[in-house]
Amino acid sequence: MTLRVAFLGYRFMGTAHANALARLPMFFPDAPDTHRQVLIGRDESALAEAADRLGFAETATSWREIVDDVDVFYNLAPNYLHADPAVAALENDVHVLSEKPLAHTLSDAERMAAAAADTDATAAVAFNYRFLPAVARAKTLVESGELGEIRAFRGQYLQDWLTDPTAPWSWRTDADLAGSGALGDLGAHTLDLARFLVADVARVSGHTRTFVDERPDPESDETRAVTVDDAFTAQLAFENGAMGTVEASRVAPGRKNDHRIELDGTDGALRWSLERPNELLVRRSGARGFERELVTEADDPYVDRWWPPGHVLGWEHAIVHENYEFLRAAATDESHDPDFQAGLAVQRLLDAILRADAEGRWVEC
Ligand code: SOE
Repeated sequence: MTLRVAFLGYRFMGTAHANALARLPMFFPDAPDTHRQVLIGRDESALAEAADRLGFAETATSWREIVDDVDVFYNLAPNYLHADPAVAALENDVHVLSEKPLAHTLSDAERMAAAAADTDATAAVAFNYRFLPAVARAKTLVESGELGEIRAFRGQYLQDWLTDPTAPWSWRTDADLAGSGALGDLGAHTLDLARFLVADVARVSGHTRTFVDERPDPESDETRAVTVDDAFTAQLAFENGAMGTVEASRVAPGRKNDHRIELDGTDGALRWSLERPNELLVRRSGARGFERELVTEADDPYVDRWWPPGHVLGWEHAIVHENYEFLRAAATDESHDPDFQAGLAVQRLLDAILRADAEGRWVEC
């Protein structure tokens, strides 16, 4: 059976997911067949060019007439457009992959998770970093008990594209459209890894800052208010007693996409950075320091699909892995991890961190 696919959105993540669908037949021949049927967007000329480049048969300017006419709906649109199309698709038992964060508000995320609970269709949220070899290896090390009991998680996600105050306003800088800034755009990834690798979070503290409070409007000579955080820090108290510190910034000079995590256990520790994506620094019990492991080894769940051990993989390969797992689940009406419940759990943390910041106190999750 060939899965008929629609994408809502065709820019950065549209290209990333279309690339994944194009790679699957060659590297994952056991993946379900897909047909890139319709690309949905507002700007008809940009849409036509993108459909041609990304390999879609048709285009549409409204998701409403499409959503019940395909098998799989990818919502790659800005955060404020995540809920209605996903709920409509799920109500028609159409499988959905939604980009992160799940939504721009907690209430929309709750609506999406409720719709997912009411259908056998697969509902996935695109926390792509879980599907990198280094993160899969970190998960294996934690679950093996080799690090002992986890006591601390540290996560940073740093970019610098908004450091310049003349960098233009966009939907990502508007709370009504994005929900939050670095917190939801970048922090959502790190908070998902915290839950994936350590445990659920019991309570959080939070601190956010908007350093540049207005930016040039690309569609006028005016400026528009920035109503989201440029950067945030948060403390996490995990339900298993571990401690967490997480931060993200989009005004960190020289950091282009520097996502990094550390775990401290009773018997060992590990460190990882997206700037060295195929390496994991592991400190084992009794060792004097950290050993550098190359993770594209035979025990990686996907490396044998690509190249011999040691031929390193990149950011785009994680999205191919993510699509492989999602489409396999969709083809058999199975659940996918991370699902909309995982997306809602992260949305609750985003909301709690914003409340903790506003109220100057720890907030229970
Ligand atoms: C922009 O900050 C962005 O594209 C995020 O939205 C993605 O989730 C991240 O993986 C790369 O940076």
